[in-house]
Amino acid sequence: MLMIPALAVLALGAAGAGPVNAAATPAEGTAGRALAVSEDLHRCDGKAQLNAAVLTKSAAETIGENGVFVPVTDASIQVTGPAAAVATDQLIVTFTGEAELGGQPNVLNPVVDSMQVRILVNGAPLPPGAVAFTTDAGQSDALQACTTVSGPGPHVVTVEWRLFDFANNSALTGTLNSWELHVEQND
Ligand SMILES: [Ca+2]
Ligand SMILES: [Ca+2]
Ligand SMILES: [Ca+2]
Repeated sequence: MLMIPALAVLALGAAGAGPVNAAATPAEGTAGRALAVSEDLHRCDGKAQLNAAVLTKSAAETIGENGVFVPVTDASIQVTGPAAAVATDQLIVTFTGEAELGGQPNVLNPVVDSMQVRILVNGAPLPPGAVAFTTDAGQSDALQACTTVSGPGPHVVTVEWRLFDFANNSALTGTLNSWELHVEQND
């Protein structure tokens, strides 16, 4: 006779306790790694903030179709990681900028050419890898990435870009200006 009420109490007790890990301190992330192939999910947890570095540049830079990714000039921030070689820090990186893509045959058509941007740490692209930063005639865009770094470093955050000419039928130019690179370093 008491079976059903007892189960109900147990169920209520479990619900009242909340999610098992809700109050747990986030675990320090595993060591950062290069992005070898596209991945759907990338877990990147951190703890308390240690440092926030921000670099802003207003001057415009223009590139053509280089065929490969090239550095965004001056977009580089160096951070010092944890003293112990086995310890890690989390880096959350945001890059924003006003971007224009010129040279598309007709921007009123569905756009297929793109300016692609990626964030790197110590030369390795971070998830989510290169993204289409813009496809058209000018607006502020943003890209964010996260990783963990091991040891004191120095660890260098950089940004690269290239122009992707879909169907190889355009003569593209890309311009970036008023960009900001933000590196948040967390324990
Ligand atoms: Ca094209
Ligand atoms: Ca072309
Ligand atoms: Ca740490």
